[in-house]
Amino acid sequence: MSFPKGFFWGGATAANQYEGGYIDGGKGIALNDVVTGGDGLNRIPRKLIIDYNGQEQELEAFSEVPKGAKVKIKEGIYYPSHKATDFYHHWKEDIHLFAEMGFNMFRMSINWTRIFPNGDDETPNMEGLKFYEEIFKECKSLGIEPLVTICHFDLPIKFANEGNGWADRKVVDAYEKYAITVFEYYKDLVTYWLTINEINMNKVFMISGVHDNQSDQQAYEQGIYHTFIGSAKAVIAGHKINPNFKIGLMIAQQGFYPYTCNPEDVMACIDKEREVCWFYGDVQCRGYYPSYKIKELERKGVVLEKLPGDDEILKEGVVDFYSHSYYHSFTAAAVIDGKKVTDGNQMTGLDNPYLKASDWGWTIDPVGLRIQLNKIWDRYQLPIMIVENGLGAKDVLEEDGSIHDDYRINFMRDHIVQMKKAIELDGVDLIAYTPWGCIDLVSAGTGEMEKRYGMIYVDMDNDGNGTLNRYKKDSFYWYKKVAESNGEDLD
Ligand code: BGP
Repeated sequence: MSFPKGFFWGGATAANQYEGGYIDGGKGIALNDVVTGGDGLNRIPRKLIIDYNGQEQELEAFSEVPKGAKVKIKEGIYYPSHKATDFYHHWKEDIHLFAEMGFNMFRMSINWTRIFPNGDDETPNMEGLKFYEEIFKECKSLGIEPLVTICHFDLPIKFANEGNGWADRKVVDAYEKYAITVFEYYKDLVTYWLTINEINMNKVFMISGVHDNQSDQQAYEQGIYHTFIGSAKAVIAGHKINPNFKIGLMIAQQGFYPYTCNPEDVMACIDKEREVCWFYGDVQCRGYYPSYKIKELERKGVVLEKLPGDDEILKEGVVDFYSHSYYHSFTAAAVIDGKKVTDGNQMTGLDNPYLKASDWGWTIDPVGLRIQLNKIWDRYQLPIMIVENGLGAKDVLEEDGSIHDDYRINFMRDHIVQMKKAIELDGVDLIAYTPWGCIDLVSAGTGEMEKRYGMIYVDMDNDGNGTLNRYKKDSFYWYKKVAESNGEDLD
């Protein structure tokens, strides 16, 4: 059993959780810069502070934000993205560690507000463009292919405070201009691009900037529609700028099983997977809204506002490959009442009694990864990249600087075994594996440091205290063997 030659072994990060330097080098403020820290195990949610109707209020970060509210940064409060784990000042050291670990791919994101501080400035911030240029050059010199997410949870705050986020068409124009700028500037340094991170999770305010995003279904659906148009326009423009570009979608692969073999539960499962995943894949891989979504919009009375030519844009702007995160799975039932709910990536779902879970309650389901890879492959026949996967866990830094994270090694090994099976036994065209948070960074869901995914430890706690020194975990040495043996040596 072996992975194809040239398979990409790497790791994944995102600027909003890793980069820091939140106002350095001319950077502007993004939505994630106004989200406070939280604590997942003690159920303290991340918060937003808003001015609304002349009053200051605190809201849970994943709740609805009323129209007219303005989010802001308040003195004296700790905002984890501001320093994050300081890639801004450690990038060279970190990239060298990645190279030592055997990476031939490194997933990172460009911070939109480092290039266009307000999101829609006339000209780009050259300091920001140069910052990433140095990073990509360093990667290339070490044989590492950058995989670049154009927008990973960092919508410029202006679009949320002065408008309605992605529900406003002008955000599509700003995103397109931003994408063209980075495509042109890095056209000889970057080949692999992802348009919008976890586009299927782009529904909450702190990611999409759309206010009243559940109560106002018109704005909610319009916002989603605009992310598709933005992504498709980027694909079209990117292919013109460099025909060798490979531009992919990025979906949070939330796999579901029927809760029981009751046909009603099976149908509920189909509905759930369509709602959460396939709708997003269908539009971006096939180039049009699927029939089940058209029917749903009709039922809801939502009429999407389209511009002439939009249908053609969606068609032409289909992606070159499918990329996704995979952490866990859920179950789906026709009747939810009384059933146990479990936590997960940006959403909750029904629990599965056959699976164990992490300390944060996310189920551990390696076979589920093979199942999802097969479903994606059967549906689209496009190359697939797993661009996030991993176990969020507490680590202990020993006196001698070692970290014994056998739990993380076991998790990754079990998932890689299933990837092998998908390639060897099912013929899935899997081309990359970039596990999440290859170096410790801030959790997106809970805003804490304690939930670590890295193979490199960063000395920093939930309140931002620590030396920021980097230490190699046991998983570092293990993953190096895996990468260097092209997935043969998993011991
Ligand atoms: C995905 C995001 C990442 C990352 C990951 C892990 O949703 O794309 O940004 O954070 O999930 O989630 P968490 O950090 O909440 O554990």
